[in-house]
Amino acid sequence: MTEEIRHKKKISLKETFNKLIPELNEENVFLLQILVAAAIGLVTLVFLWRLLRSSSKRRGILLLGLCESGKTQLFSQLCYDTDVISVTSVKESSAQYTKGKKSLMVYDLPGHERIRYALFEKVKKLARGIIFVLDSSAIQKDVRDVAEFLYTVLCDGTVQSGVRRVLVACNKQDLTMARAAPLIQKTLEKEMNLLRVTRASQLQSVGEGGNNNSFLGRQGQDFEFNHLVPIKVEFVETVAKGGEKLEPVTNWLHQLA
Ligand SMILES: Nc1nc2c(ncn2[C@@H]2O[C@H](COP(=O)(O)OP(=O)(O)OP(=O)(O)O)[C@@H](O)[C@H]2O)c(=O)[nH]1
Ligand SMILES: [Mg+2]
Repeated sequence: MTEEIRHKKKISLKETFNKLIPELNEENVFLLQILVAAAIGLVTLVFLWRLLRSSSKRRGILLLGLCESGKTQLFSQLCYDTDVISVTSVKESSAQYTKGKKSLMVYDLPGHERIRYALFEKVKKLARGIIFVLDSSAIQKDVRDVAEFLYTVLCDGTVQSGVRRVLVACNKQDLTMARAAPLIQKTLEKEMNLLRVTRASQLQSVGEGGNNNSFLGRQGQDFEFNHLVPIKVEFVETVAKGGEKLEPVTNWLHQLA
């Protein structure tokens, strides 16, 4: 009895198939192949889209920079709309930055040499963007340290795989000694160019040369920030104190949120 039903089912399936595809000639086989290829393509696209979406779930913005550059001041203005009484930060702070329906998590990291890298390691996986804060009035004196720190951050594998936007906030523009952003960019590019050579020779001397991501920029050309594609590095001028000039940062954050 059940055999009979199965047999009938088989026949009716065959009939339906025949109705849909009357003759399985070469043309139909070709069409079928195209359909299968299209389906595979679609599945791959969905997979890639989901992969991209998962990386865009990173909502962290890291505030990095040397001590006293104004990170905590900027953090406080962005997230609490107020100035802070300055004390050297010794641990990271985080708070939500919200504008309309969009929000990001801002991490203020201490600039002190001894702890800056350890704390950066801790949160770098969350980074969607980085705001590198520097004191524009002290860049002449700090250029080496600033370049070292920025170079290390830009070489980091996690940054290179997940961060596409870096904003260099040339802060303290209210001070008379402050240098303009384009000049700071040029000064840093020159310093990074020298640093690149030093780093390469250091690595060679410890036998690590070759395939590492510590060479930034284009081989055979002087270092330029716009050679770091797909990472986009932008320089802006800010005054974090009193929230006097924050639009370049808030505009950038809106693009990222
Ligand atoms: N004139 C001026 N002073 C600023 C500005 N931004 C910050 N400051 C001052 O710079 C000093 C250091 O600011 P912080 O925000 O504490 O510096 P930080 O980068 O967080 O320093 P660390 O926590 O030690 O890494 C404070 O006295 C701030 O008031 C600015 O735009 N203009
Ligand atoms: Mg601080």
